[in-house]
Amino acid sequence: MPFQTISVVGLGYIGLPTAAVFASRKKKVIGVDVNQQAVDTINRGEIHIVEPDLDMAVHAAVVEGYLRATTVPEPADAFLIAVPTPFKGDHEPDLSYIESASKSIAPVLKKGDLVVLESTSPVGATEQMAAWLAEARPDLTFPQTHGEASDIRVAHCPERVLPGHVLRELVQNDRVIGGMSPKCCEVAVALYKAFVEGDCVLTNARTAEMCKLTENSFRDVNIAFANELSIICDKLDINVWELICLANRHPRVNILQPGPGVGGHCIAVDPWFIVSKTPEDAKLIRTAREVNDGKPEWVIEKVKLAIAEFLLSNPDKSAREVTVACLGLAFKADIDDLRESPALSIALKISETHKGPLIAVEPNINKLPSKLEEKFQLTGIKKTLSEADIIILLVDHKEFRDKQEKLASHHRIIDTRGVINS
Ligand code: SAJ
Repeated sequence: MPFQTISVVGLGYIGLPTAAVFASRKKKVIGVDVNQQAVDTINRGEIHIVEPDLDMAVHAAVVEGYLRATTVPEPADAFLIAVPTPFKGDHEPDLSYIESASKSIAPVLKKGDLVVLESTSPVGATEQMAAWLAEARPDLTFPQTHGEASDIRVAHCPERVLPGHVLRELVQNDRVIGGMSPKCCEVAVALYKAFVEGDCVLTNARTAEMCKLTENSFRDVNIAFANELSIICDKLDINVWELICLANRHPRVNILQPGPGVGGHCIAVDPWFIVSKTPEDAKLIRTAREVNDGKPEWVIEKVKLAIAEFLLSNPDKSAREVTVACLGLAFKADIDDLRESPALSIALKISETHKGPLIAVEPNINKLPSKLEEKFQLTGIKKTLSEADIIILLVDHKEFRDKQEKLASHHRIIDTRGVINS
């Protein structure tokens, strides 16, 4: 199946690496994004997001002429939609980006084209996308009405790559391909085989949608179990990290790690897509979300308690003289991504109530986000160790793991990641 030109719609954390990998396989790629600045950056051979090695891949793709970005969709043989699917205030999925992306490509579709939805989506979203396309192009036939004989093929192929390892995982991971008909599957496999070295496993669109949500919910439920254990163990005076390590020696037990909460744009979001479809039945999945979302508040209470204890044992000091340090602001270790970060929200909450000096250490950024800038001083670990009265370890960055002994010798440290306690 010859795909001469591939269009990737949405040039963010998934779309841009995918476009670059297709281009590296000498496919002509047209990247589409509504953000003119992102489009201009990419056309200069530069990138607007942080992901290891992506800068080189995009630079090569643009310089060699295989990748070009635009704000207006152009004809292509395959369209990959990789736009955000956030949730609204009530945890209901927001499909508006998929809707506008499909409506924007509809005018340039032609008989024989393939449209793949890559965005993580609630069950039924691929069928909804196909319905929007059909509505916009009554002159073409679609799989929901014409099955194998349709003019346009439609599939869901969720991305499953881990931020920080995207370029490797894109190529090596197995890929679930959910076609709206067997023909759609066949055509989509031919597309992904251009770069996927893992297996391409076939199913229908609804199962592929649910599969992606299931993977992230599985992880969320497992982390919630670890977070609940951490609260129980704190009450019972047991080291939860030692406990999990011991339990995981059982051949059929594999508990993940507790932390200050679950962040990022995937694990804390996707389970809600299951809950919103089946609210009566998704009891465990909902509870796991609530447990993980409640963890930052528990950490904040611990910090308040530590400040109160410090003042009790230092009666000559006032709260205004207690220096509190937050170690790590990113949503997980060894990345610079502060979006949807429990560490960041804990730091912010502390700054709302604590009147004394506040220090932040985040080795992966050079400048604090504006909401923290006025209240926190961004500094290094050395200064923190000598100046902070209370340290809250929020992210297990390499720089902190390397200082495990020094951190462990600090008399008041709240370790939410098991760096000194493991
Ligand atoms: N976390 C813990 N304890 C753990 C593991 C993670 O507290 O033992 C926390 C992290 O600190 C972070 C959050 O969970 O705040 C999420 O981190 P993560 O590394 O588990 O996952 P993400 O969000 O970076 O990427 C996930 C991955 N999904 C799975 O591993 C099942 C990735 O493969 C998906 O492609 C990605 O979501 C996505 O895009 O959906």
